[in-house]
Amino acid sequence: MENGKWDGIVRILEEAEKQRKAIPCLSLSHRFDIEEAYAIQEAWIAHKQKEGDRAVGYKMGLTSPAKMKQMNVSEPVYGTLLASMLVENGERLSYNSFIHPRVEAEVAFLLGRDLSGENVTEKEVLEATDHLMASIEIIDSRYENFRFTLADVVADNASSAKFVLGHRLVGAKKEEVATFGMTLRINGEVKATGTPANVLGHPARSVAMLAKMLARKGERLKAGDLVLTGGITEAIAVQPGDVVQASFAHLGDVQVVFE
Ligand code: 0L1
Ligand code: MG
Repeated sequence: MENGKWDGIVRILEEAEKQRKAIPCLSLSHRFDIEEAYAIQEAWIAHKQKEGDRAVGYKMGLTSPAKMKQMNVSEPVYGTLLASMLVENGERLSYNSFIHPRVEAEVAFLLGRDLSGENVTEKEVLEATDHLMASIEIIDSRYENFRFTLADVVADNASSAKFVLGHRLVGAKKEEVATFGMTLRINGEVKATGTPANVLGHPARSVAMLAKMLARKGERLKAGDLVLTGGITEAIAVQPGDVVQASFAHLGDVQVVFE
């Protein structure tokens, strides 16, 4: 990549995030394709790392058939997770530290071994997985009205903002994770239900797809990487005062509060 080529765009994204002020889609004012959008994402992450942050893994987005159809794509997108995005289970977050946050219940995979190549199987993903965790991802598009093109959302680090992790699940049950029922409640009211099978048929397939997408760029997943595999149900907008709780069979509960 040409050094500094995307600095101007990175500044715009960083400013939108810091000021909590949504911006018009970058594609309205700049020309970039999907490959270049990933280069913008990398440049933004590199900027954050220079400021002291640390990459801890990846999140997959647009993993449901409905979202892929809506965006007219046949493949999900990925973003980079940073240490600063991790929120403790049960933590209280200031609603005003976001622009227009939405929540998604997801299964998180923590890898115990490297995974590389374009032909990684679900079985290999599960074998390489050290443990699974219940998770809530908080997404917060930097774009006005949460509307964007595919290239826009890739550049915007796939709308990543924060994520919460629950307890670890170790042992045999991880093979059955696609069938674990999940109920998402806000202020005690059921807002969505589903199983991780909603994510590409099996969330391990989401990790395998990520390995493939990285392999095409000569990169790989590494032991210790965390992967958020994608929303089990559609993302739900939250309001100040909301208590968000995702309860998973076998994985337990994970919670976050907006105040
Ligand atoms: O995590 C997600 O599925 C979100 C990916 C980006 C699209 C969006 O912000 O809805
Ligand atoms: Mg997500």
